[in-house]
Amino acid sequence: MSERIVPTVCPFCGFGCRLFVKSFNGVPVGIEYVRHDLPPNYGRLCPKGASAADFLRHPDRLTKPLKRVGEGEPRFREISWSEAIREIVEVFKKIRRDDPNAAGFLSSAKCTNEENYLMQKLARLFGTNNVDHCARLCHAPTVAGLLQTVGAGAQTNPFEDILKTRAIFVIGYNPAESHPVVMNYILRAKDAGAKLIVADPRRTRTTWFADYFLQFRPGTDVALLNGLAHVIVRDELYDREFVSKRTVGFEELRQALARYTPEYVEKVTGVPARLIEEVARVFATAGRGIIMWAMGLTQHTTGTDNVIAASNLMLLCGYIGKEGCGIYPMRGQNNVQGACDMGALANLLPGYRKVVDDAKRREVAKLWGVEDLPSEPGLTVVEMMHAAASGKLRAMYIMGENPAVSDPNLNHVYEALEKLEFLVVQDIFPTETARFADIILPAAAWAEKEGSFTSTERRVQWSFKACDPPGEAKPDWLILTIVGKELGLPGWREYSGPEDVLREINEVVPQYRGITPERLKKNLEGIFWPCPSPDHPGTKRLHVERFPTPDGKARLIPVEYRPPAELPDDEYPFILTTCRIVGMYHTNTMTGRIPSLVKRWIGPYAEINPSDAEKLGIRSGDRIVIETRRGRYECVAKVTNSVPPGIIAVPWHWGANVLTNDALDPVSKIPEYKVCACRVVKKG
Ligand SMILES: Nc1nc2c(c(=O)[nH]1)N[C@H]1C(S)=C(S)[C@@H](COP(=O)(O)OP(=O)(O)OC[C@H]3O[C@@H](n4cnc5c(=O)[nH]c(N)nc54)[C@H](O)[C@@H]3O)O[C@H]1N2
Ligand SMILES: Nc1nc2c(c(=O)[nH]1)N[C@H]1C(S)=C(S)[C@@H](COP(=O)(O)OP(=O)(O)OC[C@H]3O[C@@H](n4cnc5c(=O)[nH]c(N)nc54)[C@H](O)[C@@H]3O)O[C@H]1N2
Ligand code: SF4
Ligand SMILES: [Mo]
Repeated sequence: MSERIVPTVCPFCGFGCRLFVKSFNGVPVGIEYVRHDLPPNYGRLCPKGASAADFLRHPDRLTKPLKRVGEGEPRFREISWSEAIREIVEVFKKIRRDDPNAAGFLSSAKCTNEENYLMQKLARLFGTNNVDHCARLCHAPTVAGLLQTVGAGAQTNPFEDILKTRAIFVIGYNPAESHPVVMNYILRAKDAGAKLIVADPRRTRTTWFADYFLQFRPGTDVALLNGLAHVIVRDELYDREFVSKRTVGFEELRQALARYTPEYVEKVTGVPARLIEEVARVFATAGRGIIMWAMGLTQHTTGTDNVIAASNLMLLCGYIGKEGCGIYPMRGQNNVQGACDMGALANLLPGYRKVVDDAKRREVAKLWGVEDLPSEPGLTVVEMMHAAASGKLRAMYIMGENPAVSDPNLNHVYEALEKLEFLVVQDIFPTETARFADIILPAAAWAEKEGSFTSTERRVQWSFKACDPPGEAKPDWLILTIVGKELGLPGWREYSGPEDVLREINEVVPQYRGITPERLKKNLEGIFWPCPSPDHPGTKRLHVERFPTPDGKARLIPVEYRPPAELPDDEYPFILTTCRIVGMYHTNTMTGRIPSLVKRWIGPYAEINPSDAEKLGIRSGDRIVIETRRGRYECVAKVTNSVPPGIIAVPWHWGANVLTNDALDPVSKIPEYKVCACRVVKKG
């Protein structure tokens, strides 16, 4: 009989809480709260982390490889691992011979760094850059925008700096629901005198604590941010020394900002001009300021512009490269930062080397023992679905993603998945996406394997194996190792385990050079990247001396306000926006199987303002139908003042993506989840 308590990293959000999983004879028992001295969460957890162990032994867990039998309504039969691998290898070998770009691979922000590294390596050695993951639906604009302005897309400062700041500007981010432990840091900063400014179209739980609440029209972020910057420049509140020494482009920006007067911005955004003036002054004169953003800023066809406008504001204030300051683009998934670092992106190789950069690409090829790698950027998440629908993409391998719920415009996604000649889904549960699969592979969940995860603050932590996987489920790294070998890919090598893979990452990803398995396993606090050598302590603050741009300076780049792709009209008179709630997580494969959460956070529902509800004869609890040009969605109405008139807000965990728009930001290719036009009717 053996009882063990083992340190892991939470499998839900990107804050990266340490979870101590208790097991008995290899069977998970629950989460223990044992280390109040350990960052980043110091023993605190939100409801999801606290109940994370409860889905591990759920009867729905996939325990054997499955193969589709027959057509139409999917039925599956259990097969052996060797048969499953044989089927996969046969099809993928054929496609590789015909055209490697006819295959697409989705990697997973739920999986470890080692697993993401292997997935993108497999795709590239297979011969395609068609490898991507949910970062594309999330912080792609952050990466695209910040690469242009400050030269790197990562969060610049550690969470501890929140406690040292004087002003926090939260825009398009609702930490009270999406990162509860961050909210705790924010409230402690407020206790110490920091001012909290929140910009959101909805009156969220985060806004309850705001000193200043900028309630504005969805999709008008550029106008709002430019308006604030206008006042800061006009009233000479900007940091002259910082702007002249560390940035270029001030004059062009000043000219472009001229027309964003508070009065004009009030017209576009709905925020009173005097409030814009006051907030600009409070933020710029605070001395130390932080900006935090997430999906409200990024999930727009103007996502990259929004990020650039936010970056301009921070550069004008000189709030980068200092303690108690910084840019906090709050990463969502537990390992979305790591999956990006590992190069699980259609345009970037490990360590953010561009696939189109011949020298950088050949550098990676050489490390992998091949001459070159595919040089054409691959298809992104949404582009893969379009290519599948048009027949250009013939097969997909999806590890730890559930696009049949998480992608926009689901009716189109169903068509695309249906049309694929061959689909492999590797997951821990039989997901909606797996219904379309030809082969389903059972994966081990986070606590049943080991490896490293990188949180939003660039903290890399080792997660230890706490319990056994159910049935024949295998860790993702092991499955990929076998598939790569059986495909006979040139340059593929066998790996003895996650530590072995991490050692290769140490060689290939410069930011991770000093983050060795030995150090990570010894040091439960983790190590911040960049960490250039094994004796380096890791870097908590970025851009302290210079920016990672050719001349070491940041760029101020003018951006103009553009409206969203689809706005309300007579036929579809409301704006539909989608959001998250604290007890549910994404497509609900995991939280939907935790009884304590399911009982407390009940859905599906939509929020509607009392004045709109009255006009439509709708009361709280009524069944309603929401329709867009793409689909219809039935749910329960929740009449509340937290949404302003004209807006319908839907937590998307229960399948609301049948409604959303797949129009893309041209630069980052993120879809516009946060704004589209809809109508609402009471179900008769
Ligand atoms: N409980 C829970 N926590 C999670 C997740 C989860 O599913 N459940 N997911 C994780 C992931 S992957 C991510 S990326 C993060 C996301 O975390 P958040 O970004 O905080 O999540 P959202 O609720 O999607 O969007 C944030 C806010 O954007 C606002 N918004 C809508 N339209 C606009 C607009 O036009 N402009 C602005 N400025 N704001 C707008 C919404 O009203 C909402 O309050 O959460 C992570 N944490
Ligand atoms: N309308 C709307 N849609 C959105 C958003 C929005 O705000 N509004 N947000 C977008 C954002 S920010 C994101 S990040 C995406 C998320 O989109 P997805 O990543 O598709 O959503 P998840 O539900 O997190 O899917 C993760 C899958 O991994 C599986 N899994 C968990 N652990 C493991 C493991 O160890 N191994 C394997 N193989 N599988 C595992 C889970 O069961 C689940 O099926 O959704 C996007 N979709
Ligand atoms: S805040 Fe995020 S990392 Fe922490 S317990 Fe909750 S979901 Fe997990
Ligand atoms: Mo995300």
